[in-house]
Amino acid sequence: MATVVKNGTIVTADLTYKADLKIDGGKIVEIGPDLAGDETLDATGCYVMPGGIDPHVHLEMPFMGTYSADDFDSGTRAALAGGTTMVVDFCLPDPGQSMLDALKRWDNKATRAHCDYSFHMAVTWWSEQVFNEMQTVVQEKGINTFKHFMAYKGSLMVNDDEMFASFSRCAELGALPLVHAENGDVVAAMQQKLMDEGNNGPEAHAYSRPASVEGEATNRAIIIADMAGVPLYVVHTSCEQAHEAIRRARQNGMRVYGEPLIQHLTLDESEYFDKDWDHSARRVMSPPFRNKQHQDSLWAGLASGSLQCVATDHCAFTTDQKRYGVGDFRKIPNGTGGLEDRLPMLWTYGVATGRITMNEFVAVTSTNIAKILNLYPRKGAILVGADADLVVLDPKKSKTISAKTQQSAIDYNVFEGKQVTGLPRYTLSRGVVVVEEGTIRSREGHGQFVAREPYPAVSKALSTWKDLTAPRKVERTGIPASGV
Ligand code: DUC
Ligand code: ZN
Ligand code: ZN
Ligand code: ZN
Repeated sequence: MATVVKNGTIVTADLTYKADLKIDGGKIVEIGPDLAGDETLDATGCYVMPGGIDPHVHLEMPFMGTYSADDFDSGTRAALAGGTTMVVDFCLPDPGQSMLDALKRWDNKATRAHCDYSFHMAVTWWSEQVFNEMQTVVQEKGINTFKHFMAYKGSLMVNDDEMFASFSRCAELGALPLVHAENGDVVAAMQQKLMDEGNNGPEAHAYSRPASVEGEATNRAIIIADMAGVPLYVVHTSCEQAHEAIRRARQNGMRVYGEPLIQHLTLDESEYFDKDWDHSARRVMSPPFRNKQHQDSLWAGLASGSLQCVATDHCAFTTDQKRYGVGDFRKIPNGTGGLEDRLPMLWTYGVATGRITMNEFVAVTSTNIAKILNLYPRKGAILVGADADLVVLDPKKSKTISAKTQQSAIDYNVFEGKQVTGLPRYTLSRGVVVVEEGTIRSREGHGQFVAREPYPAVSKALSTWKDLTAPRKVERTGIPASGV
């Protein structure tokens, strides 16, 4: 049974053109004028784009004494409702736990997914077992990205020696390391100082994680990756200092990627000064929201190409969960939602304002991500043979974002009240219409795991520290007798 998407304008990362698109067996089989099929989807007045890929989500994640409230059911419904057709979640072994055991738990949770998904594996501790399991994860489990937390001291954080060992292992395996870049030692010290001084409200969360904490860690991770001879992906880049480190590394020939979140692009630190405790606590995430100068830097990075991807770090907690931190901001579960809102918010605040072009929009929400995560051209492309994961985006359709109408399981939305344009008329997942004019038609369990191969780019990583790459053996004469 063939489906034809008719009369739309196809928008890819590099082209905009009028054509129909024919789908069969879940794949794009033909692109051209006047196509016919058994079923027709009218795309008049719409842009036909590769579905969004969110490279950074945490669904039903055990974290800070609780679980993030959106699971693979509500989370992937939210994704589809907003035009995102694939998510990449983080498999987090408890420190001491086997990666393969943790993966069984994640495989099990993900059986509920409404859209396709993949995993990143987190390196939350270091040992010979972890070193060995990384090979199995890459070669047998289809996961070629390893996440490292430089913050969350005492739980998820890894130290520089562990990071260097893991990055070097990634280099051998053709895998890409990811970092959450914040200096965890400094954060812990600042948190304690703030608490001692009686600053226990949600605003203190932001005070304890200034931009310098992120800039320092980003730069450190970049240099360590360079010494290990491996590219690096920096998650949730939120400030100029981190962006500057990424820009400089790229200029020096390193493959370093930066990922701003839609939250950091569109919400600022004033949210933490709202008088209402719940309002501010609901927006507690790491890194925290920043000021306008940092936001401008992130937008400039998307336009110029020094930052490549827009994600959500979707990690949603209910108001009741946020209240675990009344009296101690360190206990407020870190995280915000955004899966349903990423594309409409970026369209409204990016494309409609002229900050980025439509083609850049497709690049940063889908195509660049597919390329960096080695999913391209199966995902992120409108090409014959690619999966028919599509969003038919209606630039005239608008709504006001509200928790009352969202798919997410939580009781609020950090974008509440924002008027957005650019909503899906249709979302398609492997050719199946999963959203039609705001109505979800997807099925729990429709989503499939997408395995990812190791990277060709990794073995070609160039070190700018050439002096370290080949230690020379020196044939010495005249070795003096020991001084003892
Ligand atoms: N930051 C968050 O805000 N939530 C999940 C993990 C993270 O690093
Ligand atoms: Zn993080
Ligand atoms: Zn408020
Ligand atoms: Zn995250």
